[in-house]
Order: sequence, then structure tokens, then C-alpha cells
Amino acid sequence: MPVGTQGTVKAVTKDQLLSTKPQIILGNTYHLYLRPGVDVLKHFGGLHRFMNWDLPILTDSGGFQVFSLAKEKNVQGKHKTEVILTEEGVKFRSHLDGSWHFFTPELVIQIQEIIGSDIIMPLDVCPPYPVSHTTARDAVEKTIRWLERSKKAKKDNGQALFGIVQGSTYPDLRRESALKTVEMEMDGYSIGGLSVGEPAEFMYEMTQIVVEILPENRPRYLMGVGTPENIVESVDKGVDMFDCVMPTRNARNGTLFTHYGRLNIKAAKHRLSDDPVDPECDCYTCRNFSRGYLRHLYNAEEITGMILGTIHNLRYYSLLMEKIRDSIRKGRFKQFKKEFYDKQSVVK
Ligand code: PRF
Ligand code: ZN
Repeated sequence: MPVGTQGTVKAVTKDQLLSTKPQIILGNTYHLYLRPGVDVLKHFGGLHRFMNWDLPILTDSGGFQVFSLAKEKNVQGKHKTEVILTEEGVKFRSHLDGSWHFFTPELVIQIQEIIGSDIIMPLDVCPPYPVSHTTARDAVEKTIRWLERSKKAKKDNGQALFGIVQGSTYPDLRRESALKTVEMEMDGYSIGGLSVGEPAEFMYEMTQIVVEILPENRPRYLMGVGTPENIVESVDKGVDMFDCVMPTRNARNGTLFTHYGRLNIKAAKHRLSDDPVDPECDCYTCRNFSRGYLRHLYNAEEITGMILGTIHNLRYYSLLMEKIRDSIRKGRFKQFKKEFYDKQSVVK
């Protein structure tokens, strides 16, 4: 899922985004609630109409953003940010103007009903890494109680509600969280609290433990992951869905993905290159422009560079998922995985 936090996937228009063949995009309750605000979204009849987007939208609950943005702003020192977690909900300060807000599981469901996304997430508690077993257990248990409240608050309106598994890097808590979440018979299951700074091995280990407990006939979504390698490994363990800022954010700083690994398009070695970014890519950028031209655009700080880079990286990711699905259908995923790794090490 390309990330469209604020009602747009950064740097691309709707048609440019569609040309990369996404199946669904992600939006953020936290950001959309703060700006433009629920009244504006209501006025425009929801996010699909507001941004003229016909394909599915999944919205995250804000459970993660409330905690992660609080930290970012402390580093910059703009606002003294505090997050106050109670049984009722979470009190937080806006990263925009420092104003106080209070999210409850019920409110977050109601906001997402107004947003009108197809798949909605419940408010959860995502602790940082590392965290004590006690704090991680409290987060798991609160997340479950909040899921019960979310389920009760939800209208029977066709929106799919997932449960979110937490538990940090503790196998016992991951098992407990997965078992209790599955008991609630959700439409799908998210694996949260990973890719928050822990070693990749821990992420894979926790994903393995959780996936073994989740039902096979419901989608599994690994939140905020990841690199192409992370995706291939997690699919191997049984994950179906991913979202990550990596393709879009990396495109804006000049890191482009290719079937032979990443490249820094600003590097001098591309100065006279007539080659496309990736000869195996069918995107608008690769069909029309050379590495040498893109390098020039990035170094001259022309916004077209970021646009073309974003189109390419999003197509790289959607093509990766297309190839993964195709290989699974043909019963040759393991072979795909081997070829994927063999190519990554080829010199660009
Ligand atoms: N919870 C929610 N959203 C998330 C996460 C989480 O744990 C993560 C963790 N990588 C990303 N996005 N609600
Ligand atoms: Zn391309």
C-alpha cells in the first residue's frame, strides 16, 4: 500500500499514482483529523470523494502516530510534547500547533466512518523498542480491551475492521496477543509494534510466531514494513499486506530501487548514463528518461525529479508484489525468492 498520509501520495497526481498499478492506498486518521479536520471530510462526503480516489483506502488509527510523532517533535524541540495514556484513551498534542486532543477507541472508529475508508484500524498501543516486559504486557492488554470497545462502537456498514497484534519482542506476549485477537474474529489481522528499531531478526521471529496463530483465510498485514527484502521474507512467513513510506520517501531523497539493488541517482557515475533507472521496469519514468537526465533533475533540485523517482519506486514495489503473487499462484515462490536475492548482489 503506497502511503498517502494526508490525502495524497506525496509528489504524484492521481493519474501518475494509478499508472504504478496500486491495489489500495493508506491514509492516516491522526493527520486527517488534525487537518483538514472531520468537518471538511464530512462536507466532501469522505476521503474517496475528497481526493477523487476510486480504489480502496485503508486508514491507520493514529495509535502509532500519536506516539511516534510525539518523539519526533521532542527532538526538534518545537513543542514540549506529552502523551498521556489512560484506560479511556490517549491524550496527545497536535504536531501542528501543540493543541491538546483526546482519542478514544470509539472516537477513532467514528472518525474513520466519516473518512469512509474501506479497511479501518482500531486504536492500539504501540510501545517503543526496547521496552520492559511489564510495559509490553500492559500495551497488549490495553490493545485488546480497546479492540472490544472498537468492535462495539462500529456500525454494520461494510467497512472491514482489523485487529492489531502487539507484544514487542516477547514471544509469550506475541502469542497471547495473537490468540486473544483471533478470538475476536476480526475481518483481518495486523501485526503492529515491529519495525520500530529492533533488529530485523527479531521482527522475523515475532512475525513467524504470530502468523502461525492467525487464521489462513483472513488477510495478515505487517504494519510499516519495509524494504523489498523485508517484504519477501515476510511473505515467505505468510504475510499478505504491507505499507511503507520507503518507496515514496526514498524517491524524494534520490534513492531508487532496481531489480539489482538500490541506487543513488545523484551519484556522479550516472552523469552520462543513457540507461533507464531499471531495465526491467515498465514505468513511465523508465520508458521515457535516462539515469543521466534524472541525476541532473535531482541535482538541480527540480521537483520533476522527485515526481519521476516516486513513479518509478512505486512501480518497483507494485511490480515486486505482482511477481510475488504470480510466483505463489504458480507454486514457485521459493524459486522467485532465490532469484530475487541472486539479482540483488549484481553490481549496478
Ligand atoms: N500500530 C498502528 N500503526 C502502525 C504500527 C502499529 O504498531 C506500526 C509499527 N511498525 C506502523 N504503523 N496502529
Ligand atoms: Zn521504473
